[in-house]
Amino acid sequence: MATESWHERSKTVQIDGRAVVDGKRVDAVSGAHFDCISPIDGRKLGEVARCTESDVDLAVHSARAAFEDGRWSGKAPVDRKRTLIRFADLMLAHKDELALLETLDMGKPIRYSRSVDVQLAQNCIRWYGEAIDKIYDEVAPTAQDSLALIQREPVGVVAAIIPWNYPMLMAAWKIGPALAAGNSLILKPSEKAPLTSLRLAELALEAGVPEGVFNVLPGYGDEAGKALGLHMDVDCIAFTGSTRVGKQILQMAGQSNLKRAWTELGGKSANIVCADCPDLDAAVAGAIGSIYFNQGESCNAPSRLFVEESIREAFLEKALAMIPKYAPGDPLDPDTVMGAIVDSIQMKTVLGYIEDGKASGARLLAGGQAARAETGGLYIEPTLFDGVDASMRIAREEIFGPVLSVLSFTDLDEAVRQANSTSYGLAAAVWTADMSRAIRTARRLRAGTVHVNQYDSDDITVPFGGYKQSGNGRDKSLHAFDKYTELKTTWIQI
Ligand code: TXE
Repeated sequence: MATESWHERSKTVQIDGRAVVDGKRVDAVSGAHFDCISPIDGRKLGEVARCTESDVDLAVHSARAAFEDGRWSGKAPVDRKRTLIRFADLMLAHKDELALLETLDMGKPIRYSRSVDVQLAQNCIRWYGEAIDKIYDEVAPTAQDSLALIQREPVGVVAAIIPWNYPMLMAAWKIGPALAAGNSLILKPSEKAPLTSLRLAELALEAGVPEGVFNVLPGYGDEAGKALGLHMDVDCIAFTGSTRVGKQILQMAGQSNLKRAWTELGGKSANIVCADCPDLDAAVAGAIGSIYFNQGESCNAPSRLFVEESIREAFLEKALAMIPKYAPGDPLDPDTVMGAIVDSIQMKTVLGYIEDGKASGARLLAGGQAARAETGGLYIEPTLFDGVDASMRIAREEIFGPVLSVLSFTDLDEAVRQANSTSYGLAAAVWTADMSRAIRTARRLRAGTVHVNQYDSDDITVPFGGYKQSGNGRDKSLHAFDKYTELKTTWIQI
């Protein structure tokens, strides 16, 4: 579709910001709502229900009733599979609509909303649907006079709290395994990007997910989010967001009913490029493409680049030649690769880090400014700092914007030490033609995912999650079922 068509369509888009509770679209109990503003041009898209504790109580009650009567939890896996596949098919049938909502709501380019976000999200739902009737339980190797069955059961009522950077995909990473395993779910999207979550719940109902099994409560973190975290009848909470709030989620679980608490948190991922990297162009493209993808608003963005000193100049020359391609543009133009920053708070945070980088003596080689102010939207130029020192804030803290910090090294051991000297441990990469060196380095990097001679590979079959303060547990792959199931042992006397 051409840019004009997307603009035309965006004018007619219908926003229904009501919550989804017990299979119905409802206003918040208090009647309160908040404005949903597009970062593309500052336009108000609509009003969204501002759910609080009373709404959480209703949704938990509905989810619990659904779980207990077995309308979903008691179905054969093959039946849940059929419904989830219909749900994924409906997502594909509504691909343009979902992509447009995502782009309008959080500012990412429409080309990626369509080709990445909807595509990966529907694939995730489909994959867990496909998986669930192919997983067998176990019989333990006990003595002959007894039989011990080890079975997985759904954990019960699951609350999922998700962020705004990949709203649909983060929702799918929770919905897929939680529903496939037979749980009831309450999803709280970020107040900054709630629209696709609400639409997904409607499509799930249409596909045949029973009422009460998939509820969506839009609202603020310290209202709806906190009420879910502290609720005594939520069995499991799966959170993706900042490390600051992730710590609160674990505390809330401890203060209330010790609900299972899983966290996928921030990152400050290190990308180490050695002088013997097999393909310098590929290393540059990997580094630049991955930091500026999604406006840098990715938890696993390689925001710290360690380049071996002998190739630093050549690397930077190629990187600087590539950066203009990432200049922010109209997110509804299918050629645009960098869109808008999610909101004015995030915009201020990112610009603040850029000022901090300049003040602390890093060399600003590209970007550094807000852009496209005439549109009324929120945009930042792709920014690159060279001469960054490991002690600077731009090298230590998660910026979550299009800002790359370049550090150089002469000794790989020292680079690995610095790469690990962060409280985060989500992702890392090493580029070298020497495979033994690559594997030794990958083993030493303290991160949930390590890439070798690439950065952006992704597949639903691989687990995703962090070491250290990047969180616990894993999304994606069969390992995600560990979050949403309990292990039951049944001893039978023979
Ligand atoms: O995240 P929050 P924000 C990082 C990134 C970003 C910073 C702030 O560095 O700049 O966090 O973003 C809900 N109880 N990441 O403020 O606050 C909130 O409503 C329960 C990294 O948006 O963590 C939303 O649904 N819930 C990250 C979700 O938590 C609460 C993605 C995330 O919001 C809550 C997003 C509370 N007290 C931000 N407070 C990643 N790892 O991908 C907030 N929430």
